[in-house]
Amino acid sequence: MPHAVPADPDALRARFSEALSAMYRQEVPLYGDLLALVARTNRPASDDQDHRLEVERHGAIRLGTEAELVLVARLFAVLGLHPVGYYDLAPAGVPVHSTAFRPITARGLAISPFRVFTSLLRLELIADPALREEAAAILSRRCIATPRLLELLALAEAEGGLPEADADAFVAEALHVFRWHRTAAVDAPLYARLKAAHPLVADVVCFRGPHLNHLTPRTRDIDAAQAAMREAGMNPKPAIEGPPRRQVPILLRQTSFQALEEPVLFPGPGGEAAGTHTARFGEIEQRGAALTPEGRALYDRLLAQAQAAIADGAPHDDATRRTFAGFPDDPGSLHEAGLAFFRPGTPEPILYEDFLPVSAAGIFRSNLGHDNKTGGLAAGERARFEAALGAKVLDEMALYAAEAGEGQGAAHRSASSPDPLGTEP
Ligand code: OOG
Ligand code: NI
Repeated sequence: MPHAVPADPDALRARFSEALSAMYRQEVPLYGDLLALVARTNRPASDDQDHRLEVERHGAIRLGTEAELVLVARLFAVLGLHPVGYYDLAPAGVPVHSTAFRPITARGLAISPFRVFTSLLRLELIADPALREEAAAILSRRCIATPRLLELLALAEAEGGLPEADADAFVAEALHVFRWHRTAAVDAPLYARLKAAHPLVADVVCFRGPHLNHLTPRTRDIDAAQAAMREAGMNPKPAIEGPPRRQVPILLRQTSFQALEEPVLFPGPGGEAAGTHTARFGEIEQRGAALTPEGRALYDRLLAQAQAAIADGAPHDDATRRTFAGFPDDPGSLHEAGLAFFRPGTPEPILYEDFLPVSAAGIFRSNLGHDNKTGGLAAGERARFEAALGAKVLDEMALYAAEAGEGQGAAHRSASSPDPLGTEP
């Protein structure tokens, strides 16, 4: 029997991210407002050529168990998303470690740049052993995939790709993993105990699935978009995470509207009890040049200096601007000093496609309600995360080096591959 026509993973991802965006706009209407605001600030009123300029660049989920990580890795593989990088959020007081499931080819990024920052809860960081066991038992009973999704995953794996005829069904079933559950899986007292341990623990353990906690469109001018959010009364974070505004943007800048306090129902002996949960928000991002290991080390050093100044009472924007004066800000100097990756033979920087642990921790903390723990936790272990995933995460620096024509990977670059990044500011 001839094999079915396989769906193109990149095209399937474009469909999936569009469906996910529609679902999230319906679930969180303020996110729809944010998308509209970003669309307005991205282009002058007269120019509405590129309707999808602000197409979502990423979303995020938080998982409870190793089995869930393996499951979403299988789902993401069908969508052409691969785990890149390891992020340990524990030093910033957030009990997770994470990777980014993202496209790794220029073609894939051009067709659909959507990716998912995926975190795994580190239950071992709950101090109270009884509570820890209770949480583990709840998570071990939960199944985040529908039976039909499990069938489709098995089919895709057996056939070496999802049959095109099953694409609609796959998108619909995959959406279920990411949807919001208004009724919690635990009663109100247990929710309160888990939240007291850490708000993130409650967010992961107390619901039937790893609801999408935000989506993030691209903005062309994040400072203007942040100002517009404030004007619209959208309650943005007070400061933009990441590097300051520059002539040559580097890495990633992001900000969000603060997570909403949403109504939920807790099951109980006397029926359902009304309560609230705070987890979901909307974010915007602007990306710049990918930095070499040397550039990244300089970034990390300057960021630490800026944070120290802020802790000493300096205003955030002043402190970052002053400190980052020490980071060259023209293509020539960046190239000469070997601080950023460039397309071979051009002064055109390669776009950063990954995340920043300090910024990510800032995003987590400002969206976890008021109980912001800032103390450092025991460091995570990449090896443990990879064992849970059942695979090694890819090295983002090697991907950029290959793109820049350095080393082994360069041999595999296709000279005719479309440039997905040429449209970036
Ligand atoms: C993920 C936070 C990290 C980003 O943009 O850095 C992130 C989360 O809150 O689950 O999405
Ligand atoms: Ni994000």
